[in-house]
Amino acid sequence: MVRRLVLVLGDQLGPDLSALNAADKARDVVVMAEVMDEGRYVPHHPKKIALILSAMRHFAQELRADGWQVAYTRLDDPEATPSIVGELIRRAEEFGASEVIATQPGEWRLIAALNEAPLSVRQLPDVRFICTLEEFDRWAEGRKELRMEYFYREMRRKTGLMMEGDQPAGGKWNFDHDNRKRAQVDLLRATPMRFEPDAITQEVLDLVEARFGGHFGDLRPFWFAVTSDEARRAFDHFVTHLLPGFGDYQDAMLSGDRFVHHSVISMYLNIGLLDPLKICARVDAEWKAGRVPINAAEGYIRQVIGWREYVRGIYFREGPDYTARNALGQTRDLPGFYWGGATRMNCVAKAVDQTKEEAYAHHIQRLMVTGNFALLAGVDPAEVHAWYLAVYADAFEWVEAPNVIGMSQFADGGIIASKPYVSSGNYIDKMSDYCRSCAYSVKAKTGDNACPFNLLYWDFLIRHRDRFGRNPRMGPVYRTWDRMAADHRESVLRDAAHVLRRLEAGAVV
Ligand code: DLZ
Ligand code: SF4
Repeated sequence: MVRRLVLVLGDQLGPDLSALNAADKARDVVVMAEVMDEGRYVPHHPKKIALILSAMRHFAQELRADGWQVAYTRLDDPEATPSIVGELIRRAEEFGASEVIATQPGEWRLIAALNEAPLSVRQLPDVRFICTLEEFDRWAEGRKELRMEYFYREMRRKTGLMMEGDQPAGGKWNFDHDNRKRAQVDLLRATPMRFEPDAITQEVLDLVEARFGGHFGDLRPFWFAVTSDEARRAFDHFVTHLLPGFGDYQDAMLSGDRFVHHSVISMYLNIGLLDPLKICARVDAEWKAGRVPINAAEGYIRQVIGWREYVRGIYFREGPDYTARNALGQTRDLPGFYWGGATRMNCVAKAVDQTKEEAYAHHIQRLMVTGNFALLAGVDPAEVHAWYLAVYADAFEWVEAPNVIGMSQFADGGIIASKPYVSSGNYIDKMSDYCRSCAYSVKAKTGDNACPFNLLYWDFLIRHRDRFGRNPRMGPVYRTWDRMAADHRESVLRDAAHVLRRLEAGAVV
């Protein structure tokens, strides 16, 4: 019988993969390939590359132990070609195969590359999600607005998670209102579980250092889980120690505590080491056992079965041009401080430093600090998108692009967000301790000392008044502006223009 190739990509590292399920262990060959092109089409953070390559090597071992034949290409194999398609062609010749079974990749770029390959590639649906793409389209069809909240309720009904019959547990679908507490540094608070690199990971670290050492981001210390067993332990640790406070402190940011109550398992989930339904079932069980408050359990489950599935549906529904959208026509270059250059804004410096060291920042740091600043400053959303895709260990385009292009930058014109997520420094001050040690004053509304978020907030709203002035949810902020004294408004816009000129000139802001 003719052999077929079974492609397993670096973010498809779970046993319940459609390509593996459709293959025949006795005759087909699994192809896994470490390739330069996947590491450099955006300059991925070295820690992210190391996570993926090490997890790939460990997964290949597990597949072999399970009886699969695996043709594995290491980055330093002298025969290696630089691309996934190049490796498929090479392996097809080696094994006399002409047919490839794949699970559809999470990025249009790679879907197109597989479609255009001079081989017959069958791309099967990715079944590691709760909602199929067809089901999402059925839900979306004919709706004027695709709001996450309504989609989420469908997913609750479908999974039965936190349901009492056909009603939501606790009488409410969403407890987000309770999830906005400020946090204090607590030296006794647990931190995410860390793992010592084994021999396989050590070898990968040396290789990544040699090949991608020039990319933004610290490779060491490397502590991520690289197997599903380790990832499950990391999740257990979160459930026991941190989940109870997850809800309350979900939006809090602290200089001295990078992770607060977050689980830091999104990178494991997104490369296939954890199963979304299983982790949610566990959270549901913890709540039922009375060990976790309802706002924590509901908030966590909503991120996984609601938000995560919803953004994937949007990515595939909107099509390959989604990442090029720029509804607000913003064109500024991404400032150098996103890549570690100097900035006097403490919140941005803290978020970027942490990103550099950990390849991780939590959702409010991403949305309300780095994302908010880029939007206020008028940065080209394509540049913002490429940055997030590169620097975060959990960022794959299906999940990253809707979060950045849609939610954070409003570049899709309001498919995901009903209004732009912008705020002045006041929100950051409320939710963090960053402003206390900032060179700028969050209280100052004008002048050299004024927090740039305060200035650019108004500048953004005035720049885009034609678009947002009639949005009923934004009416009150425009009325606030209109009530301000004319000379104050003039000073705000003049000082904002000064900040923007400094950004353009590459001066330290
Ligand atoms: C992100 C990434 C990197 C850095 N390296 C590889 C690799 O060497 N081999 C591989 O199969 N996958 C890698 N990936 C993940 C792919 O980029 C990912 O599968 C696509 O972007 C689709 O989500
Ligand atoms: Fe950020 Fe402004 Fe606060 Fe400084 S004062 S930390 S720039 S929000």
